Amino acid sequence: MKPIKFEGAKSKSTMAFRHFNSSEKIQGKPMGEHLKFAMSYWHTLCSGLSDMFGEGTVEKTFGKKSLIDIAKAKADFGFEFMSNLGIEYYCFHDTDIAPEGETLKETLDNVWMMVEHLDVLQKKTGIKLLWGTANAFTNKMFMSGAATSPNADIFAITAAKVKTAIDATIKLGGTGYVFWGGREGYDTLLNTNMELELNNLAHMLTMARDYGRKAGFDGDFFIEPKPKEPTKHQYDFDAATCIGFLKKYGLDKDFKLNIEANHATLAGHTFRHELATARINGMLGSIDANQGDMLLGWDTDQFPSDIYEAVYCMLEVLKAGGFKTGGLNFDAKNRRQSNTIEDMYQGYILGMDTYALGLKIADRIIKDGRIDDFIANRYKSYKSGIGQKIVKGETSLENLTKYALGLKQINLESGRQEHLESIINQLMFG
Ligand code: XUL
Ligand code: CO
Repeated sequence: MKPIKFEGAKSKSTMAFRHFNSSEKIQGKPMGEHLKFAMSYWHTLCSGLSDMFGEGTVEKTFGKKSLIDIAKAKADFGFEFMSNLGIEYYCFHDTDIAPEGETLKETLDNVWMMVEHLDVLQKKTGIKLLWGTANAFTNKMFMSGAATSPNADIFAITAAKVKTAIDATIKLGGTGYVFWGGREGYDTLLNTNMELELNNLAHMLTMARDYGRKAGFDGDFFIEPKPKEPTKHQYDFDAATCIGFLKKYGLDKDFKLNIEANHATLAGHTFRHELATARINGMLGSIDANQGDMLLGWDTDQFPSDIYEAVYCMLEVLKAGGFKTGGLNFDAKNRRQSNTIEDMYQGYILGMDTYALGLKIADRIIKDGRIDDFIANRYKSYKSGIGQKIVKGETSLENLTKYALGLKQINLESGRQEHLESIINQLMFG
C-alpha cells in the first residue's frame, strides 16, 4: 500500500484525502496539530469483526503462528498503516499489544517485551503514543468488576495491570492515561454494595494518580464515560456524573474526560452536550471519534461520517482552545462485511476527512460570528442593571422580589432556532 495523498475536494477517489491536508493552516495552526488523529490499536489491529452471532470475517494474524510473532507483526503493520495515512498517534490497551500469559507475571512481562518493540517503531517513524490503558474487562476474572470487584484479589490484580500500563505509557512518552470502566458498574443491587464499590474505584484512581506522578507522568489521566454496555448501570455514566465523582474524591485536578461520540448517544445525550459539559468544567481532555447507529441500542463504533456531528465537535474543541494532552482517537471499526485491507484504509480516510471538513466548517462558523453574536445578544439582560447584579452574586430573594414587583412590561424574545439552523446550513452548503 502506498501513502495516501491529499487530492482536494474535487477528487472522486475514496483512497485519497479530499479535506485532510495536514500542513494547511486553520486559525494559524496546521490542521494536523488541531486534529491530532490517533489509531485505536484494538479495533484496527486486533478485531476480527466478529459479532454476537457470528465469527470474525477478517484474519489479523498477519501470516504468523506464535502469539509473540503475531503481536510483533500487528505492531509492524500498524506503524506502516499509520505512516501511510499520516496518522501521528496511537492508543492501546495492555492486552492489545501483547498476548496474555499463563500467569500474571508472564502477562506483564509480555507487555514489557512489546513496549520495547513499539519503542523502536516509534523512533523509526516519529509516531507517538497518545494514551495507554489497561484492559480490565475482557478476562473472565473481571466478570464482577475490576476496581469495583467484590473480590479484593481482583482489585489487587487490577492494580498490577494499571501500574504496568502506566509504566508502559510513561516509557513510550504517552501524554494520557485512560480509565474506561467496562465492568465498573452493576446489573442488580440485590448483590451489590454500591457505596463500597464507588469508594474502591476512587481509591484505585487515587493510587494511579499518586503512582503516576511519582514515576514522572506529567500528562493527564482521563475517564471515558459510558452509561451501559457491558453492565446495565455503569458508574461513569456520562460527563456530568464523572465530573461529580472526580470532584467528590478530589481527583479533578489530575483527571479530565475522554468523550466518545457513541457513548454520548447511548447516554441519551448529543455528542456536543457531553463535549460542552466537559469544556465548561475545564475537563475536555481527549475524544474517541466514532459514531453509533441511532436505530441500534448498542455501541456500534462506526467510522464517523456525519459532518454535522464533526462540526459541532470541532466547535467545542476550538472553543476549549484545542487539544493539549489529548487528540482524536478513532475508536472505530469497519462493518463486519467490510473485510479487506482497503476497507481499513477507507474507514480511516472517511473519518479523517469528516473531521477535517468539520474543522474547516467550525472555523467558518466562528469567523462568520452570527451564531456567537446571537447567543451573546440573547443574554444581554445580564450585562447591566439587575442582570449584572445577579451575575455578580449581589442580589437576594428580598431585593429581587422588590425589583420584580416594580416591573411593568417584559420583553420575551424568540429563540429563533430555525433561523440559526438555516445559518448553519448556509455555512455548510452555501
Ligand atoms: C469501549 C471503549 C473502549 C475505551 C478504552 O466502549 O470505548 O475501547 O475507549 O478502553
Ligand atoms: Co472508547
